[in-house]
Amino acid sequence: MKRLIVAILAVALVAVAGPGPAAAQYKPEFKNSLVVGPSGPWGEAGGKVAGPPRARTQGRATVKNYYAGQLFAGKQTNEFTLLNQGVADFAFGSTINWSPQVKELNLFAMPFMFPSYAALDAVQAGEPGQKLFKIIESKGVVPLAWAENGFRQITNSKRSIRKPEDLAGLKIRVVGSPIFIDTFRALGANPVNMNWGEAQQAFQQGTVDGQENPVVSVIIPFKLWNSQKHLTAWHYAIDPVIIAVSKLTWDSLTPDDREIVRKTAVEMAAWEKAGARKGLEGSTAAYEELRKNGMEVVMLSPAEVAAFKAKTRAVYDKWVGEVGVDLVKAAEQIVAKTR
Ligand code: X2X
Repeated sequence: MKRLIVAILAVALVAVAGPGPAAAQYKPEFKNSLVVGPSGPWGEAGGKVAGPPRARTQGRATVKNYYAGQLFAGKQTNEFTLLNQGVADFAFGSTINWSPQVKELNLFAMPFMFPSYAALDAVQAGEPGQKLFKIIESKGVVPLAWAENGFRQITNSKRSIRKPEDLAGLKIRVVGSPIFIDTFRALGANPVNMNWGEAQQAFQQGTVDGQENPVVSVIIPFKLWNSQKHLTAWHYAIDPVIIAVSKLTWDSLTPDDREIVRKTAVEMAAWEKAGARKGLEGSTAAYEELRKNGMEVVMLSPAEVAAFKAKTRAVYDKWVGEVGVDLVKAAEQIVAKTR
């Protein structure tokens, strides 16, 4: 599988790079933006697409990864704007980070909307997913494929969380989309917006108590067990990653090369999604790894989850209007059928 992907990418990158008159006009370096570092499925997928590109193209093309938010100087909610402007050519971007510019993407952060991966996949493959891609494209960014950060689970340094009251007063770092502030306030916590780079320091220094992120794509690669001793699996929000290209860059490619890039992104997304779900579905290996590293893992029962869902119902209702009634309804119908 790994070798096949490398081979496909090699062909794709050679084709993107040339030879030929059109290829000669390509930028000397395509920049790929990532908020995370090179480890974990999200970062590794970036490495596979853009890593050692000189060798793969015999030196004709350079696709360079800008990890840890280097392109947007750590301010992750700027990533979409940089793609739109062509400052970033590609991105493996979290839908949360793009939500300020594409408010419909808050769909995935609506509390307790998605009960399963199957429901998420069906929504992405269905009309809502297609509509979201059209909206993104209308804003100067060409989405190529759905990859994944994952279901976001809560961690903290203070205590086990089993019921909403356990969150009372805990200072929780959240990403800069206002739906997260609404959700954590509704649960009685004290949410603060912070970029991922600063957040890691804040956890180490203990200036915030907790955070929420997916286990395999973020919590494990960033070894959050060093500061966060308690994790609760509550699946309250899902965070897709979209592999996308700036419209300006896209337009600079030949039609054949566009198809190669699209196909490569689709294959890469499938590989990344599988990696982001490994040890979480049909296995508990990822949770075991957290336990081995000294984290307490609390798996909530459906009844326990229901208590959190009830507390955040008003947030959900408020955000239906922000995301768009038709879009939410279409997604809800698919979720109800897929459950
Ligand atoms: O900042 C986060 O929490 C992260 C890495 O998950 C995102 O980019 C949304």
